[in-house]
Amino acid sequence: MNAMKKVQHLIKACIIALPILALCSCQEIDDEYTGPAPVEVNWNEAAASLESTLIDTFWDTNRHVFNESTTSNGFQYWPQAHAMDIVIDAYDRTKDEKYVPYFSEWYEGIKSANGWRYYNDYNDDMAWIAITLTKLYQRTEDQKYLTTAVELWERIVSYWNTDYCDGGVAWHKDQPWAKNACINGPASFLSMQLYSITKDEKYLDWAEKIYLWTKSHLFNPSTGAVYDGFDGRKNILDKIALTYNQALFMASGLRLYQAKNNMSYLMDARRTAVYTISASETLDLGNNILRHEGDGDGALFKGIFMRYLVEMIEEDALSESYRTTFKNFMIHNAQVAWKGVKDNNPTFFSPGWDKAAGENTSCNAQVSGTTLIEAVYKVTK
Ligand code: 7K2
Repeated sequence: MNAMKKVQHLIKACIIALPILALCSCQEIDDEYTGPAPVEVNWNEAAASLESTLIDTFWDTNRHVFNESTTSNGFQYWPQAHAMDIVIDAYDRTKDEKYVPYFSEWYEGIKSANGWRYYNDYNDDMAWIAITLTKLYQRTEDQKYLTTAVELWERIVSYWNTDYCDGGVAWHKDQPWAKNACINGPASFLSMQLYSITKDEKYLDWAEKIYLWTKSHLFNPSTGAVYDGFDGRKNILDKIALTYNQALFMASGLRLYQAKNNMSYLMDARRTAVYTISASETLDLGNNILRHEGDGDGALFKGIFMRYLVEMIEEDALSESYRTTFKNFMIHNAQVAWKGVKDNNPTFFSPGWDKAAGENTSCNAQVSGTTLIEAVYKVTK
């Protein structure tokens, strides 16, 4: 074969082989996150400074609760759980006993501020508080935390009804028709926490029952979107996908997979995570970060997603490419959010992670951003 023919053969071979090679290389995941090269940040130091900011700014040293904003000492029940989850993060990160007194002070403080009881008309609020109580029990083995978590769990599952939508736990005590993702995800996850602590199968059964109801009524398996809720009175499905709903469906699926070894649960969780980090619905596409979801309760949602994305990143049964994609997405969000606040004094987050707050912010926004930084510390340490 003369030289010219050899070159022609080579070109032909390349024309055939290149597209095949290209297809093979992107077989597993086709939405690999590509963003700017990360800047080195010491996430331990960032988390430590934000922890101080949270406690110094929002912790009410008389009432032993977190105030709702820098300008108001109003009391909101459900953010208490997410703020205390950060104190638990700090305790886990440092093993510093100085955090322990906050646990029991908070336990008494939120009861007093909530009208001398842990019950609440919103079942989701009770579920969040109970999840945090199980985490406190896991760190301290102090029975009171578990006892209250179980009492709340009993109250929550009593609001399961089949009068509307063939099942599901109702979001609010007076609205049996309101079958929202924001209660069913946390209720399933709480059941898994209680199962892992007590090994009582009844909790596992409830976790799976609630999860499967959510999966068949509020989950879109072809996209990974978790719909917000079903109004059984009017037969209206609210299809908005919010990051905290994505988070707890994902986390319950992951925990159920770990307990039952049923691969379909892990695949649901994976799809849910991929949707959250890649859909235009959940993203601020300009910055490729989770979007601003509102100034009130919504400011907290995306921090909750990041907290539970950590568990996905730590799950060995997920392939490396997914775990890396999730981790890179988290690092990118943290880079953007930290860049915004790091040179500010005080380091206040706003509800959108693309910019810092000025002198004032809400506890929800601050907790959300701080949760992100504690999360990124966990996956990069
Ligand atoms: O409609 C529900 C829920 O389905 C939806 O996701 C969000 C969106 O709004 C309400 S839930 C908001 C609650 C969060 N937990 C504490 C409650 O006090 C609060 O109403 O914003």
